[in-house]
Amino acid sequence: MPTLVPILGDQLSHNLATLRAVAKSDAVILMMEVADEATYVPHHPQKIALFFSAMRHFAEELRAAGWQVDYVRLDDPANTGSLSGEVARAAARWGATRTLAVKAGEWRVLAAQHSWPDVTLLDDDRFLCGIDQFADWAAPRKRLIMEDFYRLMRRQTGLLMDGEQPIGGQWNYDQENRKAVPKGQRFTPPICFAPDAITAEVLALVQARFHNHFGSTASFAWPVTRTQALAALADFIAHRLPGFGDYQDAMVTGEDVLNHSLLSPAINLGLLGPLEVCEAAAAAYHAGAAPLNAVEGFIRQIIGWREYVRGLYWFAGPDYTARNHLDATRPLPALFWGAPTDLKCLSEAVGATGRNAMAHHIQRLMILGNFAMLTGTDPGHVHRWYLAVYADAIEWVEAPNVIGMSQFADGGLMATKPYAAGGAYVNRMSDHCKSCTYDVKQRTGPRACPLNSLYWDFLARHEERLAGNQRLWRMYDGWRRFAPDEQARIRAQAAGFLAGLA
Ligand code: FAD
Ligand code: DLZ
Repeated sequence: MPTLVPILGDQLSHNLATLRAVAKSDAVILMMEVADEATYVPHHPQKIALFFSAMRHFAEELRAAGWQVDYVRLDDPANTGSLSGEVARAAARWGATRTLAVKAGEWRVLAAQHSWPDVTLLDDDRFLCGIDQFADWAAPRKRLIMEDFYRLMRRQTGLLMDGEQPIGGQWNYDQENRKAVPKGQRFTPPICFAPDAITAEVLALVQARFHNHFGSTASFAWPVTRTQALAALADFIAHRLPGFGDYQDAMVTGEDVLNHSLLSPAINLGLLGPLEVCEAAAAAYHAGAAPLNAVEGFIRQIIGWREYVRGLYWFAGPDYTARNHLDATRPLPALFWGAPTDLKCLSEAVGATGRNAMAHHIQRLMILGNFAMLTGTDPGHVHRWYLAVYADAIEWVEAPNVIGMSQFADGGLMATKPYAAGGAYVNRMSDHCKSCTYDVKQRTGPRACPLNSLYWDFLARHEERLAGNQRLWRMYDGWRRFAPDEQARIRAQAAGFLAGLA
């Protein structure tokens, strides 16, 4: 009797723990396209197409390598629509009494896996830091400071290290990575992968079944195989890594990618390993092809932030996504689903999201996340939106970034202060304000940038909770310097905007 080996949509790695643990002759690999996974939040059609196309290509590769693969398509008339339903059906089909799987990347699916027939669950060892190692690091600490964790990962991997010391003498070059983009600067567009026959078939299926979900598939150009993902990595290293650091936090109207890598979907689905990506970047530094601030900044995102949020997700427990430290209750504003907005920064970020199932980090954090937090939007709604709309969104990585970093809904487990900003920040880091209906310099009045009054109103609303935070004293000092009648005008302006938003 064969062992049933289910492989999930984000487990598309040829070195997956289960593939190392079974003999080809004893195993049936099961891959399942199911409606539940496509709709438990209304995923962007491009994200669904990416998962299905990459899964179908991976199944072909496994077959070519001699594995027996049972692939259930979404449009199979007998498809039960759920992972557990399909595991049960396949177990009966193959007479399998034993299941072997790699633990899923989210609490919800992990819980489902425990109901699979006589299941053995293996740790997902495609990360640099195991869940237990992170827990050992985190448990005795009062604060889970990412920078401390990052240094541990630098030492553990040896990346950009000279013995025990960081190459260049500094661990972190972030202060060099906040430049605004000079006017007229253009960026090399990323390599695109035209849909092949498999992707075209998937796109038609997704269009037919999920056309009512937010987002377009017209620009689909994601790498869907490891070979393509390696080409995307090489393209990034050659053309965008050298400038990655300089404009890491910048935003430019009409530029969706700038110098970002666009590698998160390929890494999160398992087409690329985090270490090989970092080693490629480090090799570019050692070859003199990219500067230290760029390479260190890029590597920090992966061995630092990416590993840190994954550890934190499992450390924090399954109720993490329900946290709501600031008691925010507003439903998600319609503009997140594409309703028109006069705020240029928001329309740019939502527009990119709809077109590409992607927005870069600073748009996610300082435009969309900031707006949601300033307006008092329910973090549960915000979390489900992010999980739905981004091609790289899997709960272990999405939830800490949204609940912790962008909404401060975990009360500071992850971030030392809320990432709150008014219009001045957006104006400093982007060119959006120049073509916006609103005037970024004004706090009140019909043309005042709404972010300004919302920012002060947010601080005032949460004064009791937040004023004691040392990192916010300058902001509260600023608020207290306004005369009482100016404070009242600012708060009335914010109330007017919020009433309109409802
Ligand atoms: P680059 O800017 O080129 O960065 C390189 C790589 O570093 C990324 O590919 C990614 O693997 C990693 N990385 C960078 N920042 C982070 C981070 N904060 N956490 C984890 N990994 C990081 N990333 C996801 O992969 N999935 C998500 O669902 C997701 N949701 C986010 C939600 C919010 C509110 C915020 C603020 C950030 C979120 N991020 C998420 C992190 C980051 O925005 C994306 O990883 C990045 O925008 C992906 O684009 P890129 O590959 O071009 O990244
Ligand atoms: C995101 C996603 C989608 C859209 N569809 C599937 C699917 O049909 N089959 C599957 O195995 N996985 C899918 N996924 C990923 C899962 O929803 C989930 O995020 C990961 O397996 C992590 O647990």
